[in-house]
Amino acid sequence: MVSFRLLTSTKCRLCEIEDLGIVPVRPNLESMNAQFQASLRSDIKPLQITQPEGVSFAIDGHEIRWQKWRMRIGFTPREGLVLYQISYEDQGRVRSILYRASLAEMVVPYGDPRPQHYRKNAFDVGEHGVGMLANSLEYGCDCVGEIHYFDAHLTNSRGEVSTIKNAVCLHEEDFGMLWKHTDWRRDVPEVRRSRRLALSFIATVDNYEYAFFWYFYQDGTIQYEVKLTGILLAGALADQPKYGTVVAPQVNAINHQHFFSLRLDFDLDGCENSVYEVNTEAEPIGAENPYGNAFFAVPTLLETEQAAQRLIDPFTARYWKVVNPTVKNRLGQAVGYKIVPGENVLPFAHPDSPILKRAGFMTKHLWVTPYAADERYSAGDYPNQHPGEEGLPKWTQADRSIANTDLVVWYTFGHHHIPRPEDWPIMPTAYSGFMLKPVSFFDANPALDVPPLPKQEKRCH
Ligand SMILES: [Cu+2]
Repeated sequence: MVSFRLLTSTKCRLCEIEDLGIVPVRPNLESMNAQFQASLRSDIKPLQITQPEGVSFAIDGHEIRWQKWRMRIGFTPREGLVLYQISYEDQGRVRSILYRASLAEMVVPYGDPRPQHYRKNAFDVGEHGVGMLANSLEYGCDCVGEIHYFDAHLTNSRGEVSTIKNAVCLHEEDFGMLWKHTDWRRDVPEVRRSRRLALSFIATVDNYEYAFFWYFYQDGTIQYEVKLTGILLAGALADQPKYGTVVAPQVNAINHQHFFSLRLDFDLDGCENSVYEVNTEAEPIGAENPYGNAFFAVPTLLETEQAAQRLIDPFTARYWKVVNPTVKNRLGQAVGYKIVPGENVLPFAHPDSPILKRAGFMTKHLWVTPYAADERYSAGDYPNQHPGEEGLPKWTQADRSIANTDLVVWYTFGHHHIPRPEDWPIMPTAYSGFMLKPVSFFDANPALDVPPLPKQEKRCH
């Protein structure tokens, strides 16, 4: 195989061909398709999920109601699924949490410096448009149970309406244990089973599949999870790879990372919101702490955009808490929701590299901005048509106040991918994301009113 690069001038004249040598063709052709497997497992018995009385959610146009949750859904060519007006009914009051939640940008920087690979830095949102690339789940969906689908209506390159049938999947899932305690004196267990509402769509972006899931739980938790699968970006192997892994004979899969930037337009019980960073500290041993066991949480108000550019720190159990200081729970505490990081990482690209300049949002896990209608995309409106530093790095240079105001929280999370042979010829799904959990938002556990299962359905968790 000859690797070459065509360089053309603006007049579409061929200027140069770079011949980068001959690489042997790989000897094996592994396949993911069932008909090409030597044998298939024969010891899997049916596991059926049925909802004989139908679903527990209700749909009115674009509004979804499920138990105490309320939300509206939208879909854009660039961001895919967008959720609006997410709220929770609490003691007869519908309380707003998020006004709008969207995947604002996504980039996949590859880590091989060679001429074939150094340009591989796909902006899957700002360049490809994950909404445009959404799968029609008419032809197969990985969800089971009673499913409701929503179509996505987009425009094509000629300005015509283009519909993706069954682009968004809505369904309920059993999710194990919600809470439990056994009164050991009486040997009486009290247990509730958890259920979650899942809203998702799946985009095929060239070689990769991304499934984007929002989950809503009965205890007020919101989870965002990306499921990554599909086919690794690989090349024929010329020598032992330093920047990748041999995943099959003569196949080199290249090291890379996936960064996701979520735009979370909070409206927590209204517009006047603030953000605190909370770190846990150990009390020094001494008169106050004679046994050396004490530790405590330290909240710090993030007052301006520059102060709110933060990184995760698992060693201080760091989290960020959005609060409404004007609304209190029954204990007099400001109502809040915290961002609970999941797996995360920083980019390995150099600060002077083109990709780090274009996707500056990758350099911080948290950004907070005051709401501005034209600040929608983390790497700017056109991530591949500017020299860099657009979007969050540029807007936040103004260092605007973000205290007690209508604010937008931007959370970045990265999935680090050093390929494995087990990722070939198709990757088992990897999971990456974060949670939003209520902190002082409610007066107590909001899932106390979930009824126990009927007796005949009682089972082991
Ligand atoms: Cu990957």
